[in-house]
Amino acid sequence: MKEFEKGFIELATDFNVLRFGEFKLKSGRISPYFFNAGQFNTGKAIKTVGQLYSQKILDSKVEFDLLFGPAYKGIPLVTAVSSALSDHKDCQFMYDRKEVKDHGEGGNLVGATAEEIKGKRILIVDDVITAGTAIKQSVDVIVKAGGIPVGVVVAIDRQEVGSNNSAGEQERTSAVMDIQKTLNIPVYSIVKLDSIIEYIEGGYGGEKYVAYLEKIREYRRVFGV
Ligand code: OMP
Repeated sequence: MKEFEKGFIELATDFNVLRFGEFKLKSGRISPYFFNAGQFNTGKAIKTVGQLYSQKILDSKVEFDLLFGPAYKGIPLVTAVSSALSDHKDCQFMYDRKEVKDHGEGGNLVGATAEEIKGKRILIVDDVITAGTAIKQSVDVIVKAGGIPVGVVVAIDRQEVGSNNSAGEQERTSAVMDIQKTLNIPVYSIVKLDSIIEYIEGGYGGEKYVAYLEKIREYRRVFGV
């Protein structure tokens, strides 16, 4: 496995961002693992994460004018990413609020004015893709504000079936495939579920994670693509 994938998983397990056990997801699925980006909670950790996203963005060669990080966990991420990117490309970033503000500057977008968003190519920076609901919401926010979504970058693609996919097991498509097809924008991820499985199988995390392998494989059989 690639060094940066291994390094990222190591950082995520060290900070309890990546945990194993039993977790209920937004989609209602019960998962044997969970990725909580909010636990990248020191200056050095979020700086490293920002650099990894930034490298992924530069490697992808995606062209954009503005970065968008959805509330809440996308907010520190987009801040760290734009800071790390600034050595190569200094660009504006923005995020949304979960609650619309009815005083002061008002509205639900912070960091860019309505004028600044209109017609701009916007790259979404988020934490995780499971069934794709969160990303579709971000796309709606951007389009409503007059921006043009041009891509998505996340820490982890869980490689799961999309939320509105009812096809049989043979033809079903992942949330990432759905986003790429229906919204016609690319999705980049630092790691995928496959990388986590490879990490455990390779013995990198030691014996303690091996016990979860069978449950993860079973979950992948049910919800994976
Ligand atoms: P979807 O909207 O189904 O793609 O789920 C992605 C969102 O679920 C993320 O933006 C998180 O809010 C949350 N989530 C995690 O943070 N980590 C996970 O490992 C899984 C989820 C999840 O609920 O699916």
